[in-house]
Amino acid sequence: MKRGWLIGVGIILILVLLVGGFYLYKPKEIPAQNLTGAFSPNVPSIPSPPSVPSSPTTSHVEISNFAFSPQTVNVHVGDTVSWLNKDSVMHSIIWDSQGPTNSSTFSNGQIYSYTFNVAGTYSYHCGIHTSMKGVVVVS
Ligand SMILES: [Cu+2]
Repeated sequence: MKRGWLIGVGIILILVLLVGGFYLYKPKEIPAQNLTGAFSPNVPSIPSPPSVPSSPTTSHVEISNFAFSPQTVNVHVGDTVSWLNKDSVMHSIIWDSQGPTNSSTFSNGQIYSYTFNVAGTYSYHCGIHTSMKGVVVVS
């Protein structure tokens, strides 16, 4: 009877020691706020993906009633611009500065195309009717 009581006390003592030990050796939790402050400078920022160049496109300019339409074309490097002559007379594309290749005269239904591989603003006029003007902006 007395021995059973001792065993009971012993078991309780062991349990108390186990629980107490667990409590003592339990690692202290660091508040989330401190974690953020301590580690955020070391977190590498995720680099934004490189911009994917759009695939080359072709922009169309109509030559009609002695005018280029649209008069200004905005394209990207690598894009092509094509001019369709819808007038009954001949026209040509002559650049105001060096760079793109001038066209020869082309007549109704004919197309002149040029691919722009260098960014810039390119103004042009018709070699026959010099008041006809247009601009290609390549970015
Ligand atoms: Cu012309």
